[in-house]
Amino acid sequence: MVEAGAVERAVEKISSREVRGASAIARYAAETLRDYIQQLQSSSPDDFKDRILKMSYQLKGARPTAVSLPNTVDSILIPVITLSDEGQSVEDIRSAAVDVANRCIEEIKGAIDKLGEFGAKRLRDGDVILTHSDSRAALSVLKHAHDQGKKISVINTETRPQSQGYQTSQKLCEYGIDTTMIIDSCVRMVIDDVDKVIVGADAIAVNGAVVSKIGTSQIATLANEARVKVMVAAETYKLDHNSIYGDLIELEERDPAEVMRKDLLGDYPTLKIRNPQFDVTPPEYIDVLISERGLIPPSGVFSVMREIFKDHMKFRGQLAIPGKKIAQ
Ligand code: RI2
Repeated sequence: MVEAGAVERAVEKISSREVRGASAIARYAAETLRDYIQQLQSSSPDDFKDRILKMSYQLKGARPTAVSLPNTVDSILIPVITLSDEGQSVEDIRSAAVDVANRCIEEIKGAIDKLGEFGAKRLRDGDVILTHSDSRAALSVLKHAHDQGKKISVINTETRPQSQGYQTSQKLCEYGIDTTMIIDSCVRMVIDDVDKVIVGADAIAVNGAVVSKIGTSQIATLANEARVKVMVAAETYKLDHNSIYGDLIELEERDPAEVMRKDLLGDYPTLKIRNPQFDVTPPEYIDVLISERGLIPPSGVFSVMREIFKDHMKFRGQLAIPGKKIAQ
């Protein structure tokens, strides 16, 4: 039984980043929507569908960039739309949607582990790996390599302004991996000591460009200059099929007070501060994407996207948040 306001509270937890990380957001949204569908009382299949859709728009809008969120919610909505259009009963729709939600939750957990296994094969004994921010997918690759007995060491960035790097450092140390944290602006100084860069992703566009934590594209540029390979660990539910139609991925900007303390901001009344959360790394700078389906070159994203998201693309119009413009 879900108490009143549970979905609203989940939206708040995602938008405030109490729940953060592209995979964690997707899993939490799937659990929330599943619990909502399980307890929802409704007199007709159409009303049932409409109420689920309405709730899902709130969840999908909780954070704008990580495409894992709408992709996962939409996977649950597709049977709701299909079965209600076929005139199936509320109970049949409920049962199908809950099954899909449970499957998504299991797949998210399994995917991180699976891609870790694949990615670890690319790491060698003695490798020094640079990572940025706090990605469960990237960490899975590092942990698998370490668990296989490979003696790797990791340099990780602090990741201003939210310092997600602290969490990464903590996890790496708990795994027993030799770890050194640096400030973000130190990357060029250490890049010649690095063998590979491994980062996570929030969204991947049809051309293989990767949207990831702000600073990733700078690191990739430096890696490119130093001829260091950049690997992106990302589950396939982070592929943005809407980019096939020319839709651009929205890059979230947050409060300037995350960059400069509120009490100091008052001393600079004309100062403008920007706080974008993500940036775009072009495909030319990426060696390979490490996914749960195996390694995907950036040039192979389109065909994987088309295969996996056939249904999402078919129901694109019905799945879009009302008022949000989509290219057709
Ligand atoms: P996993 C996070 O963004 C990380 O910074 C990373 O770039 C991305 O999500 C992927 O994380 P945020 O939610 O799904 O901290 O690999 O803004 O955990």
